[in-house]
Amino acid sequence: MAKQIVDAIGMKRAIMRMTYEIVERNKGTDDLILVGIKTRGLYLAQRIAANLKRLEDVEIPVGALDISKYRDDLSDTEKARMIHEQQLGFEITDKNVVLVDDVLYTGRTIRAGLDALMDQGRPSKINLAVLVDRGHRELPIRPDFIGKNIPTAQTEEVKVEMSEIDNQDSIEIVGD
Ligand code: 3GP
Ligand code: 5GP
Ligand code: MG
Repeated sequence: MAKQIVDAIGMKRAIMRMTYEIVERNKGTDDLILVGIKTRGLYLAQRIAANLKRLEDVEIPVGALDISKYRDDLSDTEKARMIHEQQLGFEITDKNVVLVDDVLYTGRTIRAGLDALMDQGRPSKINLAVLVDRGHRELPIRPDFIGKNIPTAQTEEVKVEMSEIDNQDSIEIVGD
């Protein structure tokens, strides 16, 4: 059983609102960098960057982070082998980094994302933007910018579709 919570127009509005909030919080776009967690977090970051181009006429760098190598259920030797492989392609030291993901759940992915970022430099600030906060945190992590709060049961799943790979924009709750 699936229930649509957000349609294409709703998603567009939510991402636009997040964009305005990011500009306002950073008091502009100086030193701003977006880093999206693959896969849909990256598309979200790219959409925010496109909004910033339209609103502020600035080109904000967008990096991609694959946090699978930083998961907390891998052994240290596995991690050591895989770490340092990925580079964002630009310097993050002294930048204001906005880490972007589609769904925030336990917070473990973001914890891994922070680790991955710290390996690459020392940002002056890291904020977190998520399209959906579905609750059930297992770590002390909270988002700074939220598209939509969707309270869920542990047994439910939030299905995020983005036209870049899913042919449409939509957020659904898929029930038991
Ligand atoms: P994403 O990479 O675009 O975020 O984890 C692989 C994909 O499975 C994710 O796509 C995510 O959207 C989807 N997914 C759905 N439910 C879950 C879940 O409970 N945990 C994880 N890790 N991914 C989920
Ligand atoms: P966390 O690590 O916070 O538990 O989960 C966050 C990551 O897992 C996100 O990148 C997201 O892709 C994925 N995820 C966890 N739960 C869900 C969910 O209900 N729906 C979707 N689409 N992704 C989820
Ligand atoms: Mg994700």
